[in-house]
Amino acid sequence: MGLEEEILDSLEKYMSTDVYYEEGRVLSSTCTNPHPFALRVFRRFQLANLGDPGLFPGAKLLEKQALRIIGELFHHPHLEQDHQIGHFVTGGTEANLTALWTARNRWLAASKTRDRSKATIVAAESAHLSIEKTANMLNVSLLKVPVTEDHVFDVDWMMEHVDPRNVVAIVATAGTTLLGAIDPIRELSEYSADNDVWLHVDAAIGGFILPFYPLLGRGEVLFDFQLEGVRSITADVHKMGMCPVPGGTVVFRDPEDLKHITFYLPYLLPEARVQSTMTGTRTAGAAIAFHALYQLLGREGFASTVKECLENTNVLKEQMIQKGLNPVIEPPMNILGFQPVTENTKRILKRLHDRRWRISEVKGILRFVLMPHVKRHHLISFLVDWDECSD
Ligand code: 0PR
Repeated sequence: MGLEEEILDSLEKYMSTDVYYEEGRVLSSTCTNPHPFALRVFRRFQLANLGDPGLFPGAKLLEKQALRIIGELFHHPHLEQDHQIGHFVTGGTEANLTALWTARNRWLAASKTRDRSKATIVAAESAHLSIEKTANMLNVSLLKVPVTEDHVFDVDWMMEHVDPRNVVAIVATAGTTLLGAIDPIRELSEYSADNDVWLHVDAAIGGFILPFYPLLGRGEVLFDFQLEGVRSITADVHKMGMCPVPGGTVVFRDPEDLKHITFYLPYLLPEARVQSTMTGTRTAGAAIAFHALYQLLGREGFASTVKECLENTNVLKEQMIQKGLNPVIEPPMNILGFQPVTENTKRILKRLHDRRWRISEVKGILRFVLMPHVKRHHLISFLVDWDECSD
């Protein structure tokens, strides 16, 4: 065996402890196996660097077009202009950071007399951890708003406790990490528009689910730029966008807002001298993969994947109810939370883990995420295993 083979072999040994999506046993992750065509395109173009459009103008143009596809899905109001409406970034964390960094700088620029020590980001307790990290990095306070009994942002509580003058941004989530709950974005939008407050929507999960609901005969869920207070949206292509990691996006209602995070690098080729992203060097792989995948599948293709995930969610929900577990909320998308998690449930989970099933249990809630890699036959073997692992 040559040295390269030997090294590869030793790496395989480490990697064999990992559980891959295609086994169908990962029920805990909002990521999934990328679509084979997206993977093929990603591999072909992953070396193109979006951080240097002087060298890679083709990749930059494809990124811009891919963002415009997303803009269409999210009813962006100014697509007739030839703007770059946002960025492809590494994932939801960087997308949220980019949006809130922009909002913070705009807030600071809006009035020199503002008391910087009072700058606050407002988000529900159910918001993703990346919001807390962002507030920490931006050195602004984070006001955590309680959730209602439906597990969504309590708007009334916020109105009683917040002075809008100090609010850098409000964060609403369209598909919370734990339950897939959708915050009352319409009400938050009204408040934001009335008070000139930035509303950011974290649709890292829901961004490639909710736009397809009307095609599936489900009622439209308003979460995007149709709501006038919404200024920025995060949506991850490495989640339901079915592209390889790393792939997140952030899009802005008014791309002019990006001036608040624009920096200049005098030493690069002229096209690359302006940057409004946190990272410089970064792969164009996911942007081009998403561009290609959307051409291949279209709205209908994405919708049919969403449909399959939602049907599987429903099947699992009904079966788990029969096993004595109760859904915490009626699932608005492909995430299911159950209670109660008894000692008995914990024993079952441990045994299922030994059979390579990956399921998360958070804050007393048993959580399942039904991503495209989970097929109906996987669910059937899961239910058989559950019964076998029960006393
Ligand atoms: N916003 C929301 C609503 C999210 O759920 C997540 C990630 C993010 C932002 C951050 O996205 P990135 O992880 O892309 O930066 N939610 C997943 C979670 O915390 C992340 C994840 C994905 C964890 C796959 C594990 C895993 O196997 O569950």
